[in-house]
Amino acid sequence: MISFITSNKGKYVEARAIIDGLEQKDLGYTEIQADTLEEVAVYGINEIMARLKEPAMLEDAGLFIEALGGFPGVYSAYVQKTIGNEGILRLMDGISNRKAFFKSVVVYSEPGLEPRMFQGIVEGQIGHEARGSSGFGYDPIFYVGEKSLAEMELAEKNRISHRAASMRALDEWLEGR
Ligand code: ITT
Ligand code: NA
Repeated sequence: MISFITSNKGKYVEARAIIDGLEQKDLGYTEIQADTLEEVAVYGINEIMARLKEPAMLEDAGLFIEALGGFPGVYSAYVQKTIGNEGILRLMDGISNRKAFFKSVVVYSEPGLEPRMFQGIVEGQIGHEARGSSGFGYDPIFYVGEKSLAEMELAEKNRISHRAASMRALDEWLEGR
């Protein structure tokens, strides 16, 4: 059994379709202000491992919009909670470069093991409108091809997503050792 430390049910549902024996634990941890997802994730797992003596993982993810200099990036959770998808669409009003990517950084540890890091990226476009109702967060405004991620079934999102890639990399490492 591996504890996935997250408050986000959507992340857990996507991850457990890839890695067997995951359990969601919403324990909370300090999300430091840092320039990279990697620093946030490593700080978090070290804090968690100081109090949890069992295999655990967590993930820090973010949306990086090219025309906005990578914003919201490490601020993605705060921006989603405050201005939300409508706010991002407003910021992108009149901007023709819609390129963006999602990045997922997952860290895994267990007692006696230095944290191991895995990552995944999916490239896409910020749409001109929100579409679809599956998934969570920025999915309705992030398009890969003609479809937003929120217009995809879980299995379809999991063929292409940043999270699927990072979770698959972790899964392969777990299987291979
Ligand atoms: P935990 O930190 O508790 O795991 P969180 O939702 O705060 O959950 P992150 O900080 O990693 O997760 O995510 C940053 C923001 O990006 C947050 O608002 C997410 O909803 C959003 N996000 C992450 N992955 C996403 C995805 O696959 N599709 C759409 N939005 C996503
Ligand atoms: Na978070």
